Amino acid sequence: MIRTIQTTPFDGQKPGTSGLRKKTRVFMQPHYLETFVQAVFDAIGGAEGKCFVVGGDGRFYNDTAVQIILAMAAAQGAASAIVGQGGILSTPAASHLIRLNKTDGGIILSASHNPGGEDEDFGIKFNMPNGGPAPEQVTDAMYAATKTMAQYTTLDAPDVDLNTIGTTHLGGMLVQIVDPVTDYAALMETLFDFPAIRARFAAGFTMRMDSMCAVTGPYAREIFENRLGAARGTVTHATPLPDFGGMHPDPNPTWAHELMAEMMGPNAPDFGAASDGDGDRNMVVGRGIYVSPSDSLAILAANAHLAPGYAQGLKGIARSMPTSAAADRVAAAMGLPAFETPTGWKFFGNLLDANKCTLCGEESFGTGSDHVREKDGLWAVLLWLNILAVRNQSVTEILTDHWQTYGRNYYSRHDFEAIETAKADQMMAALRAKLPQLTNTETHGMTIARADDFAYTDPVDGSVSTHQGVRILFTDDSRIVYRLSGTGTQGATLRVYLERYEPSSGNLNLDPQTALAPIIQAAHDIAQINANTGRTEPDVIT
Ligand code: VG1
Ligand code: CO
Repeated sequence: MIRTIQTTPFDGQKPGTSGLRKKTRVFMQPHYLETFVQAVFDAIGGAEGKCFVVGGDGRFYNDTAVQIILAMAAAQGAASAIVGQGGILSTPAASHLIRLNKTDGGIILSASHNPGGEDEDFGIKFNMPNGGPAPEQVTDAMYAATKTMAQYTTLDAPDVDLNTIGTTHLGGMLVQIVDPVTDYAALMETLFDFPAIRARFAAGFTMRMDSMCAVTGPYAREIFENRLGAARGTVTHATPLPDFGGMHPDPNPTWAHELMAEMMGPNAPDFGAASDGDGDRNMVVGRGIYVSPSDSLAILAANAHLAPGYAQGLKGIARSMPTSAAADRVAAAMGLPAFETPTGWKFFGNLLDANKCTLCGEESFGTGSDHVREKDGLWAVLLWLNILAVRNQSVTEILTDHWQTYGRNYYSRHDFEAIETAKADQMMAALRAKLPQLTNTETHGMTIARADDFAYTDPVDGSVSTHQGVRILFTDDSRIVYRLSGTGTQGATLRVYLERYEPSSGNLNLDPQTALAPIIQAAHDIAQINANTGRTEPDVIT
């Protein structure tokens, strides 16, 4: 039976960098999730006759949310839904299913790298028929719809059995429960030289993949252990758990400390990797050496042609503005166009759809290509494996060779978490106000060439996005970027991005924090971080 439920709008249902993210208990309030789902359907012109992919990273409330979405879609006339078994789909696998089945989009449940559980975080986002996150015009329309929401419709029906693969009906809607891994793994086999990688594993190559009790466990086991022949136990924390086993599934040196300890220890495997809650992020580590995400993007771009899926070369390389310019140097050397977009994967979609670029990346452990319209953690790990197999060199050798060819963009991000929102806003406002006076001034022996607030004009559709981060650009190409996170659920997080270029003739082996020391001091002085926030040290350094 279709029921219409009266409701009143909730405050603050504004999607951020990647969908709507809140504390799980906020989502568990009566009508909260329903209001947002209704706003999604309203913003895309209704669900009538459409087909959607539905799934999430398995965190607490994932299964309930899937049932709520299916009931609403069925009540509103959706033709069909493709759902990952158990309600599970990694973000890149969901993106692939949307494209493979030419659906009208998908709803992905995840708060990505944020912890999960009843007292932690939950999230939801809508991806378009191209498989990519909804662009700003669409998320703005969703937000507008939430502000006047008075009712939604849903179906009174028993829950769908999400665990049994096959086809069932919910009201008039066809529901297909699919294995979350199969189609994704098949796509990976078309892109990479599986026989070459398998041969390396057979010859004794060792790897550790930390899935952090999040969604990639089943994908990683199938691909690395079953299809590529990596030793059993290569994948650790391989079972997705509703609270990620208490882990913080953010693949960076701070949160993936178990992997880091092993990779820096005496019996380290040849290669290490980790992925995040929803499987779109990756961290890669060599034996005794950490690869920064910005360097990883540049190295993947320089070597992608070694993988069958990219043997014809790249169309272009795109990076988010705060990501280091290491990839730009590769683009320049290869005569490829380079693009600089605001933070968040949604800005890459138009470039990929228009065939302007093939590889995209962000400093926040995100890399991907035109095979889907999301960043893709396991894809990046596989491309690394393919490159390692073909070059038959260690991660250290490949990284060193890269810096000797292109120079090194020393890079670090400092995060100051859970700052009082008013204080963070005040700090950013004061910083923006003084930008015009900064040009040509000196600080810590460096001269500021330009200071601005990054704005982006999409080269495909001409849409403009402003206030995408404050940039302090120095005459020697060093850089400080300040922005506030759009994915947090508690107070504000200030991200300070720091970069300095060292040519190949210089010292390529400094600790980044040492190499960046004067820039770090300048970053504190210019924004008056301590005076504004009371903080002297960042909570997380990547
Ligand atoms: C962060 C990262 C950004 C990334 C986004 C989503 O956003 O900085 O690069 O695209 O998370 O990643 P913010 O606004 O907090 O800086 V994930 O793995 O949620 O999908
Ligand atoms: Co993620």
